[in-house]
Amino acid sequence: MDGSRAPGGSSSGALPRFPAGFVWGVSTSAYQIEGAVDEDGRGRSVWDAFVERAGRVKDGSDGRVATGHYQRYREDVALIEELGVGAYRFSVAWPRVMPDGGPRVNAAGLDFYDRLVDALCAAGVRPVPTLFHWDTPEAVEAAGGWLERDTASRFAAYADAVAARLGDRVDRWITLNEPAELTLLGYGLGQHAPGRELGFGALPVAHHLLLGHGLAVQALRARGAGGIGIANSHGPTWAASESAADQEAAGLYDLLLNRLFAEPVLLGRYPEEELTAPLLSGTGPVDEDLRIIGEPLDWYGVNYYQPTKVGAPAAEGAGGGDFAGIELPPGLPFAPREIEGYPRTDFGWPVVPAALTELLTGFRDRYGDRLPPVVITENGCSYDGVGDRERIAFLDGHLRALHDAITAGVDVRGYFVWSLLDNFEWAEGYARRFGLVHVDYDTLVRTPKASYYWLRDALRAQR
Ligand code: IFM
Repeated sequence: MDGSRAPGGSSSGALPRFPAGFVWGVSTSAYQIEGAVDEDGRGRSVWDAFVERAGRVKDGSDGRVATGHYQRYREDVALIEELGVGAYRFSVAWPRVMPDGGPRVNAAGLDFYDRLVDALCAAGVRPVPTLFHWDTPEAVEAAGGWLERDTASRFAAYADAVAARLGDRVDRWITLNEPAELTLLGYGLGQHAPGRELGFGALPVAHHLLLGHGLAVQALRARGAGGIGIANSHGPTWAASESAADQEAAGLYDLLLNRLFAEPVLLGRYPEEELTAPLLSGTGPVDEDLRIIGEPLDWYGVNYYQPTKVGAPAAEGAGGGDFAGIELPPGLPFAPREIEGYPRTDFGWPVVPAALTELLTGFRDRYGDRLPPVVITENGCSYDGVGDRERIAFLDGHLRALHDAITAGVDVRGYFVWSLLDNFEWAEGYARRFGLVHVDYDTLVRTPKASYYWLRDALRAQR
């Protein structure tokens, strides 16, 4: 590590050189940018329903228009091309392709992604579709959603339909985005769609999502697709102290948020099976499922934003608390603790680039040769002001930290910024701006920020 860096991690001067062939990209997702929710036969998703429930989205907004990307995708592809990245990660909306969740395929919905992929290829930008970024069709949810085992098979049938249409031009695929967040926020705490509050009763969702991932990998490969990965969110968990109680609380948190989603995919087994298996029970033949889930991937995607500090609850029945904007209920066996001494984004998230190095070297040490090449599928920050100094410092610091991981021997092949555009930040609405490009939500005019130009110049220097 470069000890002369500030706590936020950035330093002036050119970035270190990344390996030849390193993939640079930007990320978005369908519901956060597309709008056009009623166009060309799109069905409703759980998010269309969730945003209609009073008080669920902080500013009362929704994704009906979002950034208008559905109509303006050509302008957005031009922005990507000018930025000089080689890849664009977007998500395909299941309810556009299968308005009833299947089996009927809506050709007009696929047409949109067909046009987008063509435009990207013409611009020399590699399309990297994510098949699922949380927008479950409402009809699938009505049948039990991800609490039902059958949803995994329905998802695989949808993956097959997308591969049949786009597979001739796509050679990098992502099955799921952040199954941990959907399990925790969507089914455990009810803070995201579909708004269920099942607590630990949400854990079968994790299993069905992972099974859906494995079945989708099979469906894609049956279509001849390669280059398949998953985008899991991870961050180091720091124990609040050396005490046994804090260590145990941090270990449990790490188990639930990191290991539960990485180990079935990387090792073909659940961590601490005696603890986790009963929570996943009732989901069918788990051993056979794990064989499907653990089918080796071509690469492993990591979404990294921040580390977490966790301690034991102050008293019996305490626990929970405000955790990076997520309200955890009391009664949990761990409690979030403030991370001090680092700058914060406008979202309140601590900016700790070195934790990215720690995360990646930790993964390498933990999983050894079971860890395929890694791609950072999301990393970015929300700053709301017009000036963009902080976002530049954030990106600079995290790219240096990523380079440190590569120097330490971790096989990292790519980095995608979250996000190309300001967009609909789920329960936060439009208040959080993660974009390299500013979006005026009244006019939908796009204006590249200083960080966009900074990244463009940094990538030119890499060439
Ligand atoms: O906007 C989200 C994205 O949809 C999933 N990963 C985290 C981002 C920022 O919160």
